[in-house]
Amino acid sequence: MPDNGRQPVGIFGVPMDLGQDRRGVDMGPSAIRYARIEACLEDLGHRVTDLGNAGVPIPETVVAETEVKHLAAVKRVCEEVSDRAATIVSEGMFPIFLGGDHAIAIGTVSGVARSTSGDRTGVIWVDAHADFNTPETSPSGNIHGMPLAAIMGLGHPDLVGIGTPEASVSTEDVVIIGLRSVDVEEKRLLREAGVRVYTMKDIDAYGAARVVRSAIKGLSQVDRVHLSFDLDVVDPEIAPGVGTPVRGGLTYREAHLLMELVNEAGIISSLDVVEVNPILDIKNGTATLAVELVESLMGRRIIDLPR
Ligand SMILES: [Mn+2]
Repeated sequence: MPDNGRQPVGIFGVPMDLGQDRRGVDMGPSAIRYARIEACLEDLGHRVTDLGNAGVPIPETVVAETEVKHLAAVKRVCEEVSDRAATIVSEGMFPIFLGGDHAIAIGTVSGVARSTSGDRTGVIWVDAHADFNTPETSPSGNIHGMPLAAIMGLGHPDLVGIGTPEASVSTEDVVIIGLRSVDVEEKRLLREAGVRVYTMKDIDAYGAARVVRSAIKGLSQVDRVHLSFDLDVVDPEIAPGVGTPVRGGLTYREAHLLMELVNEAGIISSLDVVEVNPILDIKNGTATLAVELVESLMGRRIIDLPR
């Protein structure tokens, strides 16, 4: 496993706000860069290359299909992201993808999963939502509610087929942490698929540390783990600038602890930071929190003591 303290990092922005009606998450990459992600990672000893942004059309210029909103445009963007993700990994860099809405993960996960053939990729999906809808179960037709299902091979063939002809990851290699808002039919689909889920109730009952350790233990069979981090997992009192705020999320320390424990485990090979919405934010605080959390994941310790 690569040492997160030293591996070169490649930052790639995907300013996409097509996964639903316009909200402002297309400004997320700018806000996170403004919060000094590059300098902060360099201070930790990483060599950082900013690879720019994917080409993303604005919703005003694309056809808003009704059944699955902006399907053709999202597919085109995710295909580019998938290709770039595969390239970044094959060049030996640790990719950090800046969203954009969570639909970008259809590109990022499919790309990193096929970048090293034969390797088994796991996913830790940290999110208030399961993002496990299909066009049949979705009440809204918003693709940002579908990416986890799509990378597991469920949903619209145009989304499932991005990057790879079928599923990029297997059910047993996926875990959701922080869940607290699920649609009715989505619940049924999650249960039928057998996805491992740690809800906010589990975190309240057992504590964040036990939940995160259990999630990590359940991924011991995989070769690489992609962490897909939706800022809406954090409580909106601390992280108001997100696409779809839901009350009752992780505290500031629980979110950091999650990142610190995952860093200690040394299992993460790639990262999404998604759904930062500067329009709802206060003085860029949510983007700043995002950068702090990335620092914790990438090796920042409160203090280094021999143990
Ligand atoms: Mn999400």
